[in-house]
Parts: sequence; C-alpha cells; structure tokens
Amino acid sequence: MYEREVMPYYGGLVSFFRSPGIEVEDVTEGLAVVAGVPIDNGIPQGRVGARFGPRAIREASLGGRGMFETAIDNTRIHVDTGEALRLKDELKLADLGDFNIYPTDLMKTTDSVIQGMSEVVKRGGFPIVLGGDHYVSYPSFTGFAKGMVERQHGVRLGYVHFDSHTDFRDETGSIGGRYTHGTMVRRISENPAIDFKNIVWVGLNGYGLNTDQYELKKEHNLRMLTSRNILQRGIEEIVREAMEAASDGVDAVYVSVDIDVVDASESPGTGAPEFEGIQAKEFLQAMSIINEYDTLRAFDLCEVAPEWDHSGRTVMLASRGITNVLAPRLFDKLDLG
Ligand SMILES: [Mn+2]
Repeated sequence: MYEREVMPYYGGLVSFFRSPGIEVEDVTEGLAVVAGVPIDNGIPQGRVGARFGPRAIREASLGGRGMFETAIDNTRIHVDTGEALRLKDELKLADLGDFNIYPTDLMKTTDSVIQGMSEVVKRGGFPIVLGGDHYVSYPSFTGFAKGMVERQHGVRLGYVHFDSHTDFRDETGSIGGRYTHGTMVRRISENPAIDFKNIVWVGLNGYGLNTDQYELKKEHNLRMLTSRNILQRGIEEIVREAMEAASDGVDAVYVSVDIDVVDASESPGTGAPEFEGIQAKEFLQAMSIINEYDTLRAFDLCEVAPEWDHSGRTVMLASRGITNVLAPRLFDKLDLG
C-alpha cells in the first residue's frame, strides 16, 4: 500500500490550487472552472510575456493550498477577526487546463475562447479565466454572454474592469486595429446584452483617456472610479459602488482584472506597469468583497508576465487574489466560539 501524503508546493502535478482536471462536457451547475488563455498577441505595442501567465499563476497557487493542508484540522484562523477557514474535503473547483489557442491567428483563438466559454457557462459553470493579455477578456466575455443567452433568453449583463487603464479605445492607433488589449472594453460595450450603465471601471489612473473616450464618458456618465477615488474613499466603498452599479437590473456580472491595477512597486511582472496604482492589500480586499455578490458569474485575471516578475511577487499576488474570489468554494467558515 502506498498512501498519498501532502505534497509541498514544488512537487506534484500542477493545476490551480491542485484542483482536479476536467473536460468541458463534465462541467456541472455551480462548479468553478479554471481555464487559461496563454496568449499575448493581442498586444500591438508594449511588453509581451503574458502567455506565460496561466502556468505561473497555477504554480504560485499551490503554496496557498499547502498552508491549509499542513495546518491542524486543515484550519487557519484570522489573527484580527478570529474567522476560521477549513479547507473543504471536496473543492467546488476544477481545472480545465487552457482553451485551444492559435499563437499566430488571433481571430481563430477568439473563436475558440468564445466557444469554450459559452460551453462552460451553458452548463452552469463559474469560469475563472487566466490570461493572457487583456484582449482575452473580449472573447471571454463574448462567450460568457453567448452561454448566458442560451440559458436565459433576454439576459442582461454587467461588467467590472479593474485596471490602471480604460482599454476603451476604438482602435489602438494606426497599427493595432480594433481587436487588441487596448480596445476590449469598447468591444464588450458593443455586446447587445450590456448597457453603459452596467459597465464600471475601478482603479484607473494617469492620462488614460483619449478625447473620444472623454466625450463618451461625459455623454453617458460612465462610471470610471480611479485609484485617487480609492485613496480618498477607501477600497471597500468603491468596490461596493462598482458591484452594485454593475449588478443594477442585470442577471449576471463579469469581473475582469488587469494585474497592473496594482502599483508597479508591488506588481512589477506585467506588460504596462503604472506607478499610481492601488496597493496589493487593497486588491486582495477587493477580491474578497466581490465574492459576496450573487450576481458574480464570471471572472478573469490578465496581464501577468512572469519574465518581468523577478521576485515572483506578481504571480503570487495574482494567485492569492483569485484564491480570495474562490474562497467560498475552497473553504468552510467555522464558528470556534
Ligand atoms: Mn492595464
């Protein structure tokens, strides 16, 4: 007899939080499903490397699981709140691996991600998509919308965009075209299942608007919440405002994160780092708050580029953020009295 022991993070098979592998046809209602899109050819200018993000995030997630597996009763208690979390015997999480990608054919990858996402969502899965550059959110959201419409005719959707940048151009200059990591929110806004009033940006900073975006912002009263707003009002109030606005009158909300929303001092491993970003601890708190909203039905995290991440902190931060989003599916809350 050879019994399995707890494996340290650096050994064993790699999947997110060491969840079991799954195929699309086996996705069941309510199951969280991790799926990577390891591409970075949605980047017309700037630094690439996000194609290595999904695997690195999965590896970094293993340490988080080990902390619980090696604890007494698989339980850890928060030092401030006394809240106790115990690792579930059976996680409500599985790892699909990566959607099919075609490294020199962005539109073929687009079709693949739309199809894969719609199949996951149609079956009631809660997709957790690992980018990839931020273009990934366009096919990912489109597939999400397709799957939701198949489940429920006339479905209405919301979208929350955590990012230092709006990604709201119509075209990325003369060289990029209309399908890039700088245009994906504009493309998402054109989906018939969503209105501007349910699209919210969180963490914007700097000179991020083109003149056409500035006009649209004024015309539609677009909700663009900035890192300065967060500094002034606190992350909790801002995230709740974002989730409530995105959820208002809709059936489901998609949340997308560009890891560059976190300041470059704490999140250097990304293509377009910024120095007026939010703090890592604010980001982690935000990821814990969004999981309180029943409207949250899909999530992605993009733009982690491990080759720029010389200390490993960015992949670690990304994996911890995702773990916070997934916490209700990974842990039972215990009352220790
Ligand atoms: Mn960005």
